[in-house]
Amino acid sequence: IRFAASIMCANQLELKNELKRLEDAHIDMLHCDVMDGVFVNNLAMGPYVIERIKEFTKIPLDIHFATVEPEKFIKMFLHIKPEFISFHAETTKDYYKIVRLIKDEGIKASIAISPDTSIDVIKSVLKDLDMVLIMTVNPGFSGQSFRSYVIEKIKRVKEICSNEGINPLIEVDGSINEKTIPKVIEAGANVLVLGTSSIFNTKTVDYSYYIRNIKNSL
Ligand code: S6P
Ligand code: MG
Repeated sequence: IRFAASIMCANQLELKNELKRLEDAHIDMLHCDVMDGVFVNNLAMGPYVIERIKEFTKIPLDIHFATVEPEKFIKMFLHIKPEFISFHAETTKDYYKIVRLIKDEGIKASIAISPDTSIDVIKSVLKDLDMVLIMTVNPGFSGQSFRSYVIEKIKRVKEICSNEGINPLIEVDGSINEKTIPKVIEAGANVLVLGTSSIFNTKTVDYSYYIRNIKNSL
């Protein structure tokens, strides 16, 4: 199981310090949301800040594009060389073209699926993906509540993958915390995005302690 911290949920005035604390906690990835104000009603993380983050830390980056025109937006970030790039299934019909664009740069490709989108839309491209991002809340905002019906979708991805003999990572994003982690893992998720309902909860003081506790409980 890999843990990713959602950086838009960290203290934005203390980013450097936050990154150090996440390094000390041995977090596996930094999940960076890019939002365009069109696909979702919010704006988040541009290339300047993600470039600085990449310079500052060796923790691999996982960029989640919640934008229309994925090709246009992804091109603004390719030079940063994150480990993963996810774009939304709802924003293009040209899955293969976008996956190629990402993979040609040596970056791992992933497609994100909103809660109300069927996994079957990406069935044919699944074998070309390194990861699938199953949204457990609607993209756009942190602090929403978990959509329990998405559990069935995680199981469905697992089922399609085992039928096809493939094994992409399965990432879940949105309200992932002590309560929901057992359910998503049981369904088949193996990359967990932690935000305001877990590691960046105002009650969490020690990130290392927090991560150690979750890992021990698995
Ligand atoms: C949501 C975004 C996520 C959030 C994450 C926050 O649009 O894609 O990555 O940052 O969901 O976590 P939480 O625990 O506040 O839902
Ligand atoms: Mg996200």
